[in-house]
Amino acid sequence: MSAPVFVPYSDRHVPSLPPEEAAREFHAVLSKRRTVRDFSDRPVSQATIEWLVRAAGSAPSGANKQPWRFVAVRDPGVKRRIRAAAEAEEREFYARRASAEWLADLAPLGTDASKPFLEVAPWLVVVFKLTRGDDDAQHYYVNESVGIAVGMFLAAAQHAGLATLTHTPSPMGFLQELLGRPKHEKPFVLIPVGHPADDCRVPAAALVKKPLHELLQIV
Ligand code: IYR
Repeated sequence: MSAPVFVPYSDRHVPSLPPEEAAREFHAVLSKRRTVRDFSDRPVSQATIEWLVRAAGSAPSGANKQPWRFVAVRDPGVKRRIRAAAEAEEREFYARRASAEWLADLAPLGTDASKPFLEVAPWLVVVFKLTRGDDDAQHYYVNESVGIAVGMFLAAAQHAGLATLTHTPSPMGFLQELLGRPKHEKPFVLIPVGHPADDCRVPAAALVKKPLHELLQIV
């Protein structure tokens, strides 16, 4: 084991506003995010997706193992196959797998087994978690790490004025097969990325967020 090397933390982000104002402004940006299911087919550049993935890849992770892989799909044929497989799973989910309570919880969101956004959105970013390294190295806190990276991806997309949806067709095993990923890569979430459709509508129920006093306890 070699001795750790430390370097000065000199390239810090220094906002032009004091922390409270900067935090308020960032909240204003994030609070306008909506999960979108009506996408436009308006293109988004590959470079944009690359910046979003770089932002996600800057996330902290267990022992800095960075246990994620992002597969960005733009090929219409691959999107068509993903849609077909996802809709097959979703038909099963809505008809048989979901409990009555689950279906009741989803009712205000108006979701169903039809997933046109999987073909319409210009990009489908499929996030895989790495249960082990490509070199078979041990990985730690994988779900937590990938969850943080996905949150940063969503925030970066929102900052860029792009819409996202965290889609988790269940089960998601077909993504591993369809995208030819190795066994140590497990599908974590599928994120359509693009611009909202001009006539995009979002469920009113999803606008209701818990008030701060339910989120925060100061001790
Ligand atoms: N995967 C299904 C069902 C679904 C489940 C939850 I939890 C949601 O928050 C939304 C949908 C679907 O995508 O329709």
